[in-house]
Amino acid sequence: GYHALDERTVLDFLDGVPDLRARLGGSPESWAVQEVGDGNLNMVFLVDGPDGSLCVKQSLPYVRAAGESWPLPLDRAFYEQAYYRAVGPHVEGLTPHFYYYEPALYALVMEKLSPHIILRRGLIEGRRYPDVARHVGDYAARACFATSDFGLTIEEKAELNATFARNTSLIRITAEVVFTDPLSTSPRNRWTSPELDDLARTFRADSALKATVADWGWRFLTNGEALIHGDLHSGSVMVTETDTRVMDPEFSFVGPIGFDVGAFIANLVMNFFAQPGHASASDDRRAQADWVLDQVPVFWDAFESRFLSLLETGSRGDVYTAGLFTSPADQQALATQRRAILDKIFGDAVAYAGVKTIRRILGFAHNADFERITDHAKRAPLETKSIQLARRFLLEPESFRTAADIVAAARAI
Ligand code: SR1
Ligand code: MG
Repeated sequence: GYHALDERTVLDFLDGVPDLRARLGGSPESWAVQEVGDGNLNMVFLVDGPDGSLCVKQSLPYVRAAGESWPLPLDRAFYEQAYYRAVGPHVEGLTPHFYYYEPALYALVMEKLSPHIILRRGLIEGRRYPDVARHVGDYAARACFATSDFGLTIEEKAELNATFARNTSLIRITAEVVFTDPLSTSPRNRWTSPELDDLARTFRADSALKATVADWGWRFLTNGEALIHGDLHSGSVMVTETDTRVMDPEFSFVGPIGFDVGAFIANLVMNFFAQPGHASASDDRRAQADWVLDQVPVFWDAFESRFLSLLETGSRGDVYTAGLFTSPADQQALATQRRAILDKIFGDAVAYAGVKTIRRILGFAHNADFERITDHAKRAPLETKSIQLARRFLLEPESFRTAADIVAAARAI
């Protein structure tokens, strides 16, 4: 039966699985354990033995960041491991190694990543990761392509859809805390800069903005293009200077590809705006901010080039089938259509980036990029710049046709 693990019982669990015990080596008395979960939902244990290390992630029956007053079904761990199984073979080296799933405990056991840190933390500390944007762009393209109608047959896609459509508790969380709460008077909303009171009121009274966000919420639920990660922010990526791993796919379901792409763009742009708040006497952060923003086109270009090349060489599904396109004119029309597919994903990503930014500033779950700026008088103007650009992403889509347009607009604010 299910019980929430603690630093003692997690060792009993690992000791009871021969393969995991062998990975750690020795016996439980020689294992060191630490609970390190700092996300909104789960418990995370890191365990070190004489021969190796493991990471155990377990669902709690409630939202950890809110406590037992916000109950949440345990099954998110099932969808997380199902995503790793579905996507892992297509993104070799870009996720943690997945070792074991214990259904009774809703617990996954994975590789402990070391010396990796969370990308968001690294960016806040002023560090640079030369390959991360390219790696995550490549990851999103490979993962989404392989699980889309381009990469799967009708039957395979239906199977995927049948499994992940049941991830309803986390799909509901996104529908509520991302698309609904932030522009309403939900008691779950909070903002930590009192200077934002007027802005929150103005946003709640902005009919065009609310209708647009609601429409993107509808598209989020109905545009089943691929198995998406569902929460691809900079806290879902662990890095070293040279290595990148995408983790935490518990929000995965068959949805719009632009939701993943937009999430990563939004988090780069928010970190760009937050950089001056992390400046010190010896480190004004202007160069770091520029570097972070420049990762937006690096990320998009990597996504686009990989997705286009997979469209050209990796299609095995039941859409745009090769037999349809035989003449040079057909090939020309096909190339135009492929361009339109990428433009559609980019347009979606810009809008979802807008939605994901607004929720991080006015909604329940905030991000450390802004929250670590302790002086709210310093923080509020940076949050305001970020959320004003987010509003433009949603209401002026014609101004954002390329990643360079995003960079230029962010710099101009
Ligand atoms: C109630 S959970 C809020 C957020 O935490 C996760 O990181 C997701 O972003 C979710 O929306
Ligand atoms: Mg997460």
